[in-house]
Amino acid sequence: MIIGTAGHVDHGKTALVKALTGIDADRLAEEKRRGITIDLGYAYTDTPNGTLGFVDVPGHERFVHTMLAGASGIDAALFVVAVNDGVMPQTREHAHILRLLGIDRGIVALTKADLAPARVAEVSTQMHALLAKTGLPAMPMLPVSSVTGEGIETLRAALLALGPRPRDGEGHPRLAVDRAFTLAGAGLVVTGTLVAGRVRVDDRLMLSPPGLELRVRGLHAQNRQAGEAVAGQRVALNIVGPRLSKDAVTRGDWVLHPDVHAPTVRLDARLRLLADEARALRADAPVHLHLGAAHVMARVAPLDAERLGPGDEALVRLTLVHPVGALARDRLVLRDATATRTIGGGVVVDPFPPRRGRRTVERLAQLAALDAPDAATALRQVLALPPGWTDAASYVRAHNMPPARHAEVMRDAPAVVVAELLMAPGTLEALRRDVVERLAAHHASAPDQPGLQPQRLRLAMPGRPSQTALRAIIEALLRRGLIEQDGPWLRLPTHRAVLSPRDERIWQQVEELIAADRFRPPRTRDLAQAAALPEAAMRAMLKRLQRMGRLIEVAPDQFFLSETVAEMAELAAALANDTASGTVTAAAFRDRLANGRKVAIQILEFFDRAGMTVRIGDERRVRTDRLGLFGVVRKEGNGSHGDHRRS
Ligand SMILES: Nc1nc2c(ncn2[C@@H]2O[C@H](COP(=O)(O)OP(=O)(O)OP(=O)(O)O)[C@@H](O)[C@H]2O)c(=O)[nH]1
Ligand SMILES: [Mg+2]
Repeated sequence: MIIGTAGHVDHGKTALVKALTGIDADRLAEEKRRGITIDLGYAYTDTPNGTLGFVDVPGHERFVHTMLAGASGIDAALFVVAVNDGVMPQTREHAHILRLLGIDRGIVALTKADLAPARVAEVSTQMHALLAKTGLPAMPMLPVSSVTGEGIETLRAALLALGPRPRDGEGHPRLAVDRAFTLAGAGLVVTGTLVAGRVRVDDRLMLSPPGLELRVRGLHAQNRQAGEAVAGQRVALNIVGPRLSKDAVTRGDWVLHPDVHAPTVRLDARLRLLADEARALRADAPVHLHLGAAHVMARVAPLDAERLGPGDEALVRLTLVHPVGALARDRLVLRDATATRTIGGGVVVDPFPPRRGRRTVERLAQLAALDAPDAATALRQVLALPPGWTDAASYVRAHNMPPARHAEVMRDAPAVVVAELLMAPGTLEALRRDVVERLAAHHASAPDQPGLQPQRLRLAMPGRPSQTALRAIIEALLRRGLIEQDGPWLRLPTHRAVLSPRDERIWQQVEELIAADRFRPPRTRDLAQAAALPEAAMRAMLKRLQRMGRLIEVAPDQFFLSETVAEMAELAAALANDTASGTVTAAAFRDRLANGRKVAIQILEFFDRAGMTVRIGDERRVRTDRLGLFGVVRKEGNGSHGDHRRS
């Protein structure tokens, strides 16, 4: 367990930690000279229940940011107030900070009891009132004196009885770094609270936000050498990495698993403004943001309210000046632009929010749904809203879900993975039904068309699933035989494109005309005249016949019968086969088809585009492996032509 001190400057925090542990946490020469704590101090004491760790924080108003870095990782507060002084400004501010950080267990030490024993009852009453007003739970109040030793043993027992707060032992490891130093013989050491997961010697982790890879060479947990540290312990890691040095590490960095390395400059959070704030929070007001051990300037904008008045709670967008490492449910505290007052705080709801559309009705509903205490509940709630899915990678990362936890959350939500999305199982089924229903409706309204292309389908579908998600849905339907695919077209297995009786009559006429001179078919205009149709209508009809697989538009308004294209492909292959070079020339092809140079070249260029012929100067090589494109099947014993001669 880790205990953090809190309380006004000079009220006896460091003296009390020394009385409890024998350790003077004020290490710096300047601290000794000035008699105040400037930086975080650390002390440990052994108890029958293991090692108790202390983080001793400064009380001076100028060092509240340091107090915040220390307090973010603690289990319980040793909340100090000197009886000769009573409740003072930082007594109040630290009370707010404890409340905002969610540290709801602690002991109030009424220090310097030797100096003013008569005031114990009065200061105790003040503190009860302060806790109640702040929204902190009632805490035991014990008079103590670090000078006479009064109450110290009672205090120690009371602290031990508090017990640690629940921690996320199952997540990927995240260590909030509050100190870095080099140790002779060992090298770089970083210390901090392990807020999630486990760390073992030899683990490969990352310094985040810098994104530097590192290996754990050795570790201390609660001040003892260990092979493994677990969430809730204060940990010192001896780390090595190619680009790692003391200067690369800043207080507030994280040492974490690469899967949760995702520095962010935007956070959506639920924020409460303190009731004793004098003014409402302006939109885009600059603030100091404290998260974990980190501290960064940010702007805050209310999302589901126009303004945030004193005591109000709202969803807000925080836009940071520098990236920080943050995940869902991380606590945050805000101080004013001049860093003189704590103004509010809250909890991260979405560490990776979209840049645009932050205030749309849909987005606000999603945020409210995501604002749940556990990952499975948040997921169930958000998947019940439009569009019915969320990005899997960011959700898994935001909620620190290693594979085992991932599986558990998917089961509990419940949810399924569809390509890169998470969806409720019901949504997936509804989307599958939607695809089938849309195809059926399309076939009914356009019986002469082969089906729908996936892109058309996607644009028509509710919420527009991503390309990859739709592909995953389509593939599942194809595997089950519920739909079929012809080239780019999706269709129901029962569907075959058919023509209306009138169109069927036109088709017969067209087919006859084209077949009459199959290597040089009439152009669209001539066909339109012959059938007494407007040219545009004939063109649409011919395109439709192409989609049905009966015609192929080799060049604009130059439609050939499909089987003729296959026949010409076969002829080209045969011609190539009969030459020494294994290639076919436009002249030879024209002579064989007797259709004139222009049309012959149009056909060959069509074959080029289809990848069936490869042009080399004035000649063309035929790729026999592509003959199947037009339905030509090479017959057994037909000799060899094309490609392999040259290979
Ligand atoms: N008489 C008496 N003096 C005390 C007691 N506790 C602390 N002091 C004195 O009060 C002064 C401040 O004590 P610290 O422990 O440094 O106070 P602090 O709360 O750590 O101060 P900051 O860290 O600067 O906020 C020192 O001179 C201590 O000797 C006590 O129980 N009785
Ligand atoms: Mg101190």
